[in-house]
Amino acid sequence: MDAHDLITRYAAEVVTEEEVEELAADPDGKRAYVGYEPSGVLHIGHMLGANKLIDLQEAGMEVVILLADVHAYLNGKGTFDEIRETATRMQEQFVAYGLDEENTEFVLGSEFQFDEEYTLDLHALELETTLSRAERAMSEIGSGDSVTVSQAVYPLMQALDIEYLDIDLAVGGMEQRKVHMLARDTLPSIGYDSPTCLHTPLISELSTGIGKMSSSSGVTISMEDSTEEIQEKVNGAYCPAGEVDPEPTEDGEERNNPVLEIFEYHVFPRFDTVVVERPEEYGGDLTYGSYEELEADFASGELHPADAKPTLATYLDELVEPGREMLQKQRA
Ligand code: IYR
Repeated sequence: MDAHDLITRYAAEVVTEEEVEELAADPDGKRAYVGYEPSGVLHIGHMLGANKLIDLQEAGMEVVILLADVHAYLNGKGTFDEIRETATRMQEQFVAYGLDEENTEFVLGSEFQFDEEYTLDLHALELETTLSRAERAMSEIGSGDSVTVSQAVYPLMQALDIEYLDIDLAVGGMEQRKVHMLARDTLPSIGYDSPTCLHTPLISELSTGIGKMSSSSGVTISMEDSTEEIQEKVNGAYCPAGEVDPEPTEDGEERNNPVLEIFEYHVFPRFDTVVVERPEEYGGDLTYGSYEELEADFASGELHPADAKPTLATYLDELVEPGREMLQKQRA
């Protein structure tokens, strides 16, 4: 696979296509980053981001993971000491998940975000940004109904991080796109380049297919789950037979098939082939070399949810297992 395909595969969008093409033409040593508010336990959303970082490493890029301790603090996630403690655990779990330790740089936000130069740049950005713009950028990240001053500062710092970490490609889930758009618009006003961005898709809520999976509500998968819990959760997932694009609900809410989404964004990026084990009397095993093949069989009815679900649970379990072991070690 060439660098451009590796960089863009399974992405929801890149901003802009032209900028990414330029990057892909000479990816060696270019720096990509993703940032997370430390939370102690990796969940399926972190795993999706990590899959993209593994692709970028394979394309020759250097990868930085920002453990955004100051951001978590600004977003009301606890005391600074508590947050710091969880950051180290997250780092070890990312490595257990499969990020190449040699080529992954882990940085705590607090290592550079208190520097005088950073603070002055932050104030310069504050002068350039209206409160309503900052508030809009936080609409999918901030917790709670009303935005605090700290949450308005948050996206400006996220924008500055891109400059201070010397980043060529900012990566994040689709919920980060408004912050990245703010960064693209405002960084040039204080003399910095507009950053190139890549956004990964969000997976639908597992049990309903309505809305997005989140670590704070609904069913989610994390490194804390046992094999049995993963089996149970996947078994209870919304997965209507034959429906690749389920109909919206009666209220007009969009619905998706999370089982297929997880095959596409979690399993195929990490496994070359997927084998669905079936008894001979039901047609025997099915082997897929790509998500598209699996989707076609699901649409035609050849692959039934009763076979797709246990297969998904097995592969997900394999992905979670090293992180789960690390977590158990950390808690021992
Ligand atoms: N907003 C992210 C955390 C974060 C990401 C980056 I990239 C930063 O530079 C800073 C913070 C989240 O929602 O977890």
